[in-house]
Amino acid sequence: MEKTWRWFGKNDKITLSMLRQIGVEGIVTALHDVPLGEVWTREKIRDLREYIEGYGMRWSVVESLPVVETIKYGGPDRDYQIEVYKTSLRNLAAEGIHTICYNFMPVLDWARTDLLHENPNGSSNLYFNYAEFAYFDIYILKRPGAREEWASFRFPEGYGEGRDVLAEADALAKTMTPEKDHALVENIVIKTQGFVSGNFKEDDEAPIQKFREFLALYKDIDKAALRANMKYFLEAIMPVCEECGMNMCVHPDDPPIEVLGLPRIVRTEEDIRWFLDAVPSKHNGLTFCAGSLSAGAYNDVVAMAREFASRTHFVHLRSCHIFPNGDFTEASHLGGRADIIELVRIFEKENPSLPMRVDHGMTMLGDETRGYNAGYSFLGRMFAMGQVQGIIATVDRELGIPYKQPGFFD
Ligand code: DNO
Repeated sequence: MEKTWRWFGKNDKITLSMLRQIGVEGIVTALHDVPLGEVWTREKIRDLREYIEGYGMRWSVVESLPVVETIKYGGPDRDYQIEVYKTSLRNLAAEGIHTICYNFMPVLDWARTDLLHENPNGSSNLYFNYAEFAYFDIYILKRPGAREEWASFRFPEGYGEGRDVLAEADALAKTMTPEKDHALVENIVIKTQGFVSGNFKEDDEAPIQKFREFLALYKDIDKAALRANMKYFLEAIMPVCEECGMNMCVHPDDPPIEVLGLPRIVRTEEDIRWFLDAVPSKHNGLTFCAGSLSAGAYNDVVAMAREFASRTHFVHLRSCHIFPNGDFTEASHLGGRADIIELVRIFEKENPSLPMRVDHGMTMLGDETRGYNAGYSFLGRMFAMGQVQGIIATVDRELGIPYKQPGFFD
């Protein structure tokens, strides 16, 4: 696998010269300064590509070229926005970049309730607590119908037995303070969305109001409608992808559950099969995010990798642990539900040059004081990267694939 790293551009505190020293071969990044819905010009793409190449690496994958909301809910200007998207794809291909990670999640790109949840060893990881999320939905967002939905919420079989999430959210309401509410909004809406070029920014003054306006756009959009809009988008861009050799790879929904009354359509095996079959071009593919998929108790991550390897263009290695009560956290890259050793074996057999990045990592050993983006620590991710490099080298030995550790003489 090509060992890549998500880097947030020239202002990232983690510099390219640091990344060269830890075995990174390819960079995963985006033009984070281009506003949503505007064309990525060749000049801007070239400038960043050359900057990366100046450090002896290549720009391997774009994560993300954002699909704006109007394309997702089918707004009046969606065809215009699809044309903008096609132009950016052509410009990226002309600069030699051929893999695009995007998502089709309405409103919220990804969600966690706690960004620094302490592990037994003193480090911390991202965490999702259903009761806190329900509290946010009912008491902060005040979404109509939320209370009724949480009243009938059921965990997948084997988890959360006897748990009443609504009762827990109501109990929480008695202990929450304005400061705690603020922290939850920061975690769910601000700190996780701004840096991934999502809909919300650090300096948004009324994020909850803005959130409600986004939700309103989806009032008539159910699962079938969102699927139809995804198919419409993919069919529209595929001729361009075929003409310029562009591989599109959708990121699974994170977490793979329906949130805040919004449909989510890249959660399960059946969902993935659906969109791959709906538009059967090889250029319509998947970002195999083992972390997102393993947060769904119904997902057998290894079986999914076997089934979808040939349509996978990019891999995120990360693993989740689901607690008996249904909440989940991000586990070690050597543990959790997403058997990363077996995943590496599957993907190395399929295509040894597939780009892979370790996704998220522990916050550890001072990472917490450095102001890194949530989940994107340096030492924690570097630790995971070291573990994954060891797995790749071992699997390559088993498979007779030559392994070269970048950055050394031998
Ligand atoms: C979070 C990331 C996501 C991902 C996008 C892809 O850590 O995995 O923000 O980049 O959903 O479009």
